[in-house]
Amino acid sequence: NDLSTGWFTEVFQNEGTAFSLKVKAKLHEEQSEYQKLEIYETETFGNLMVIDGCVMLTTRDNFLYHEMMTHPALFTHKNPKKVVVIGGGDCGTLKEVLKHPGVEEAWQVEIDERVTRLSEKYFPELCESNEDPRANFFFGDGIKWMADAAPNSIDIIIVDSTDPVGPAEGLFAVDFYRNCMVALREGGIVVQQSESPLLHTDSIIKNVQKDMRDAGFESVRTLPFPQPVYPTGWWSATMAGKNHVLKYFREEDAEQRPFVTRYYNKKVHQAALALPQFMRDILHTE
Ligand code: PUT
Repeated sequence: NDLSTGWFTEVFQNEGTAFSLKVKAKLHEEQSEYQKLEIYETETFGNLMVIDGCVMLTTRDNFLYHEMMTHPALFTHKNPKKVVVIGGGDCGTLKEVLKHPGVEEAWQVEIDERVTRLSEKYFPELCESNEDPRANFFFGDGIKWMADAAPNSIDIIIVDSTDPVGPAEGLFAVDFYRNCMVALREGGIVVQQSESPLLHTDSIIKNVQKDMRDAGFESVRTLPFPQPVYPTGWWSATMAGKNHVLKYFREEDAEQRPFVTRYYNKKVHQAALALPQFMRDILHTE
């Protein structure tokens, strides 16, 4: 990345495209035990976190992703009490989870503690629930954590990972989903961030759905949503239910939610359940 131009650019080599943000300053750079971490101050999107050259989040638009990774699943489950976030070191997903008063215990299982420490400094608004007595933090390998989790002990697992290359690849795998299936209680739900509908429906999304079904989840659904700073500006979350049909959600509770959201609401959730025709054709689903 040549910052002498005043722009940070993430190049999507395979797609022949790129995304740029005008930056004011580089605030931080380090090589952690696991990855290269960078923080920039941008002209119009607030702070920007970059991991190994890929945009992870900005102050301005992360609410879209964090809300859609969280609230559809929590309003689909009938009464989620224990929620585990695998990854999600910036604490944005954890913050959304803790907005639900019925949640009694939430875990964030992040491999790279430095991501959380940098988020505390540069994205403090995402970390404002970290002192909530229901919040628990484990810094270590999420794949191993899930393999060791007690059977029938979790209501919702949210896999808020980086892209499926390198260490995160093992989170997009049938063995991992099998362990999720064991760890979930009846009616439990696993949610996986599943990349761009435009770029990845015929590859990553299709494979995630297949792996989830092969792991024993009967009901699987992908919900698209906007995310301007990710490739194509369009992203997705794929949910799978343990003996739970995901077509319906607690619409009244979503409408009456006792907390503030900026993107999620009942109608947004309904709309996200409607797939574009090309996704229906590829995924052979309604
Ligand atoms: N947490 C999702 C990261 C995706 C970056 N392309």
